[in-house]
Amino acid sequence: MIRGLVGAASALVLLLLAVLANTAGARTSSAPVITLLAPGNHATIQSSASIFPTFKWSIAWDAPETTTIVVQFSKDPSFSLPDDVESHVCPATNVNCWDSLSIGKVWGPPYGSVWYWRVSLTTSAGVVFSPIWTFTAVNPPDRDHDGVPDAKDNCPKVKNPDQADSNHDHVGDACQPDHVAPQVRVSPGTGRRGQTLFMTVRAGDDRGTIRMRVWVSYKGHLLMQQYFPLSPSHVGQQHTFYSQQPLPAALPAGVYQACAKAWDRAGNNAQSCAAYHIS
Ligand SMILES: [Ca+2]
Ligand SMILES: [Ca+2]
Ligand SMILES: [Ca+2]
Repeated sequence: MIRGLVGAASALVLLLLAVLANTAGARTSSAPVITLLAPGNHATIQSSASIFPTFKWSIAWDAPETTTIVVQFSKDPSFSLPDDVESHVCPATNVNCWDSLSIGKVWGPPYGSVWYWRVSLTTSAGVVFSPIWTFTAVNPPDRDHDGVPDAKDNCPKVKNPDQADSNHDHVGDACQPDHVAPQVRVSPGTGRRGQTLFMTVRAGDDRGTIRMRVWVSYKGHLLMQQYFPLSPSHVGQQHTFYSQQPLPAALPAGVYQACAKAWDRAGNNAQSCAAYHIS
């Protein structure tokens, strides 16, 4: 029984000592420790105009101060000529207010080159640095050489740097048949003999290009027509057409037909007509 009590007392003393040791540690603060997290040390990262790696770190600091965090990148392990330097100030209340960075930078060419990076922060006792990490930047595969890496290319075997995807299904227009007809709508109108004829058409295609035929007829007889070559036009875009000559004074007054037909690049087409009153 007594031995047991002694044992318990000893344990208590040890616990107290441990608590005292911890308290003593807090009074004399230790230097901050910067841990680099990503990309992993010696990692190979892919870099292109559309892939920007993210760099992450964390700071452990038991007596934090307001600090300026500096991230340096260099091709040289001595950082004699840093290639990129980014910095940010964090308050003592949150020295991890800035703990990641993605630079819109292509880490090459030359691809396959080794880079060095480190993080530092200012303290009242001087600048503290992280260890130096390295990574190797390589160009991601881009089979069609359109500048968009395969992994992001909505049409990896066809050159389509614009990545147009009219129907938003993540397959690029460049490798998807177009089965969608243009949209065309002619507005009703009025005109006077002896004056220029104006007509308004809303016409366009989901892929942004159409050619058009525009015409006016009276009781099946063609009065005038004009063809317009392929040109950019998005759905709903308004076009105004007018006659090159004033309407002949000898025309019969009445209800004419104003029509427009639109084709897209694939040949899909649509037509619209509206009444055109000529007085
Ligand atoms: Ca590509
Ligand atoms: Ca492509
Ligand atoms: Ca598509």
